[in-house]
Amino acid sequence: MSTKDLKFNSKTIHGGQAPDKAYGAVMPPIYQTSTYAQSTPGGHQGFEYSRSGNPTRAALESALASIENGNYGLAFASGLSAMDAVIKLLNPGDEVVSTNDLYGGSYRLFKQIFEKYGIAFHFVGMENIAAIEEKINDKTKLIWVETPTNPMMNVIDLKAVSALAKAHNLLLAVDNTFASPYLQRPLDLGADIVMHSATKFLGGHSDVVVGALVVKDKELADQLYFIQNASGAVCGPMDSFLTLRGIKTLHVRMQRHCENGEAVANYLKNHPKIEKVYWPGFEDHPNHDVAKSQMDGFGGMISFIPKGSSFEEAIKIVEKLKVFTLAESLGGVESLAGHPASMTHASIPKAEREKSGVVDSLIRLSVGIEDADDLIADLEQAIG
Ligand code: P1T
Repeated sequence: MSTKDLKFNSKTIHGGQAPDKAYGAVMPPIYQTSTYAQSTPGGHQGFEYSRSGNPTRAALESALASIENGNYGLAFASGLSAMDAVIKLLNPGDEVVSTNDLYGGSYRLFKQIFEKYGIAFHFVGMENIAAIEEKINDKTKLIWVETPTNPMMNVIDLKAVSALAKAHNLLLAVDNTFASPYLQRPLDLGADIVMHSATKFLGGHSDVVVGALVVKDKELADQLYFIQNASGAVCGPMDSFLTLRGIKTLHVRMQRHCENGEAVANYLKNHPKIEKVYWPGFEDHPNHDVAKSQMDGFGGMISFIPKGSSFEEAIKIVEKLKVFTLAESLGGVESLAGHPASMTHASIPKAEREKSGVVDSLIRLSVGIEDADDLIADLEQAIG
C-alpha cells in the first residue's frame, strides 16, 4: 500500500516515510553534514552538497508533500524565504493580486523588497471575488491568498479563486499557515502552490523557524527547486528533524486546538466587556459558509476587540495574561497572545492596516492545547 492511500491521521505519521536505508532507523537520522563523499566526480549516493539536498530535509519534504496531497515538497529556512522563492518565479513588470489582510512580514516582503525589482502588488479584500478580477490585467501572473487571514480571520473561497486563476491562466498560491493541512488542503481545491510558515502548526512546539512549499506539477517543482538551490535559503537538518517530529502529532494537536478555540471563542463572545470576536466557527461570521465547506474545523486562532478599548487598554490586557504568553508567532502547543498593531503587523502602515480592520485595540490569540478552563480563567482575570 502506498502512503498516498492513507487517511490524513496516518499520513502525518507515515506519509512519504520509510525506515532509514543505513540501519533501519524509524526516525530519519539528523544528517548533520554539509557534503557527501564521491567515488568519482558525480559518483554519489543521491546527495552531493546539503544546499542542494540533505536526507533529513528530503524526509521532511516528502512528508510535507504527503499531508498536503501534493507530489513535491520543498523545505526552507523560514516561511518568508519560501514566499521569496515563489515571487522569484516572476519577472520585472509582472503583477500580483494579494489578500489585503495578511501577515505583516509578507506585506513587507512584497512592498519593500520585491516592488524595488519592478514587481507590482495589488492588495484586495478577497472575500469579494469581483474585487480580485478588477485588478487582473495582462501583466498579472500570480494570485496570492492567505486564508484564514492573519489576523482578521477572513476566509477566502479557494474554489472560486482557483476558477478565476484558471480562467486568466494565472498561478494561484495559498498561504495555509493558519489552517494547516489538517483543516484545509488548498491543492485539492485547485491551488498550484501551497505555502506554510512551518514554524507554526506544522512544527507545533515553537522551537524552529521553517518554511514549506508543496506543488503537484513537476515543471513548477523544478523551477522552485532551481530557485531554492540557487538562492540557498534551505531548512537545516536539525530543524528538518524537529519539524518532521512535529508533523507526526499534527492531527491530535489540531483536534485540541479546535476544541479549545471553540471554548475560548464562545467565552469571549458572551463576555460583556468584549466588543467583537473574529473566529470563522461562528454562524454569524461573514464567511462561515465558505469556512464550513472548505475547512474541516475552525482552528484555534481568534482575534478580538475589548469594548471601548484603546491601544493602552489592549496592552494592559495582554500584559496581565499569565497562562497565555505575550509573544509573536502562533500554532505551538502553548497559548500565545499578541497585539498585531505593535507586533506582527507593525510593518504595515497604520492607515493601510486599519483599512483591513487591524485597529490599535485588536488582540490576537493562538489558543494552545492546555486545559481550556485554565485558558478561560486567565482571560477572565486579565479582562476583569
Ligand atoms: O516567520 P516565518 O516562518 O518566516 O513565516 C512568515 C509567515 C508567513 N505567513 C503567515 C500567515 C505567518 O503567520 C507568518 C509568520 N507569522 C508570525 C510570526 C505571526 O506571529 O503572525
